Amino acid sequence: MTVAAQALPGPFEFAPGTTALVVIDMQRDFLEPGGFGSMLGNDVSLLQAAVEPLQRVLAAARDLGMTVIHTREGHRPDMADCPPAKFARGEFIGTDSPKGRILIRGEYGHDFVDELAPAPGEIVLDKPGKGSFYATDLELMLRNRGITSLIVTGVTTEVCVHTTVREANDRGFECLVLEDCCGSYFPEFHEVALRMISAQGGIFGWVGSSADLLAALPIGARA
Ligand code: TIU
Repeated sequence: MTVAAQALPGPFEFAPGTTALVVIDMQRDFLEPGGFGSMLGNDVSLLQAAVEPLQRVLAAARDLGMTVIHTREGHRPDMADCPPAKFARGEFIGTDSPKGRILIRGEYGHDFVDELAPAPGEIVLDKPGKGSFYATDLELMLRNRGITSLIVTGVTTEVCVHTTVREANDRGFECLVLEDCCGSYFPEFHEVALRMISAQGGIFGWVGSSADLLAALPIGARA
């Protein structure tokens, strides 16, 4: 079954059976006060708008039995996988916060927000960098499942979402980014980052909305 969702620069055609929904870094450390995002000086409430549409898309993906992958940015407790150059620009990585050590695996703040907790059987991918392919087994898992297309969501649009889409595009995966299921601490970066993806005939991929995706899917889980 192939479906076509309205998008820019044109319809995004995909088969749900060979498509994965990728939910990037919807972690407390980015979305809730007191975590990595707020320690960087950001207004973390700006990311909340993505949660509700993402819940609808997640429900639809589950109805269809699509592959769902949830990523988390963070590091081992001993921080052996945290590059000194990254730590130098975020020296609070690994320090204590009300939600545990910042961006450290196993800590409460590093985990997903409650509204978007993974369901049993969904893939949780821990990554040390901004891109989801760097130093992870994501590509191997996608190839093993015959996945050729990705629906990409999460935070932040211009950082981890963009890096992941660029990595995926270079590896030959077709990416649809859902604009209302992404978010940034900088609304202008969000807008421009999305435009960069679909410009030049879709230089990195496609950009659409959750409503247009859900309207294209043959399910009862539409918004
Ligand atoms: N997940 C992700 O985007 N990591 C970041 O550090 N984002 C910022 O916007 N800082």
